[in-house]
Amino acid sequence: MKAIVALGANLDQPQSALELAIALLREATDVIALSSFYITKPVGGPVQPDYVNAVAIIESDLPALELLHLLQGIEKSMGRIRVEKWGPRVIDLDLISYGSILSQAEELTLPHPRAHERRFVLEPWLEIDPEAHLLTHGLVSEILQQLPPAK
Ligand code: A4P
Ligand code: MG
Repeated sequence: MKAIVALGANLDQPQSALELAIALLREATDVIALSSFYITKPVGGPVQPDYVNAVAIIESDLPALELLHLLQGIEKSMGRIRVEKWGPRVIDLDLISYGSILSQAEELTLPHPRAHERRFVLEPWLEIDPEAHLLTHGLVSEILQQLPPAK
């Protein structure tokens, strides 16, 4: 099944952090597409450095929770410490969608509950899939047109 994974980092060397996370992802799964790296202004949280964001499309047979745990394992191995919600981070790997799975569980909500309002997820995703479609929200190209312009 195809999974959309959003990557973000804004501490230390965010570009290297993304590169390492992608290398680790490639060891564990089949990465079939990777967007460019986007430098983005932080959304929410405290005053913090700009982010580097990207989106990968991967192919996986893992059950959804196992895929989430794999992403969390990569975060952990890269030294991510959870301090403050929406605060700065060495690496953040979010599962945006996985096949056609719908889930409202707190541990894993699919599609990701904030993906539809985030340019830093939708723009890189659209770059690697012009037909990208977010379950329950529609075409990514159309969602982006309705979002307020980036600050
Ligand atoms: N969880 C539930 N659903 C999912 C999912 N689909 N993917 C649970 C990943 N995790 C999911 O996440 C908190 C809990 O969400 C986990 O225990 C998991 O079981 P977290 O990564 O521990 O905490 P967090 O990242 O601080 O919170 P959250 O809600 O994931 O934050 P966001 O929404 O990811 O926002 N601005 C820019 N420009 N670029 C960014 O990348 N990122 C954030 C973080 C804020 N502002 C940003 C960026
Ligand atoms: Mg997260």
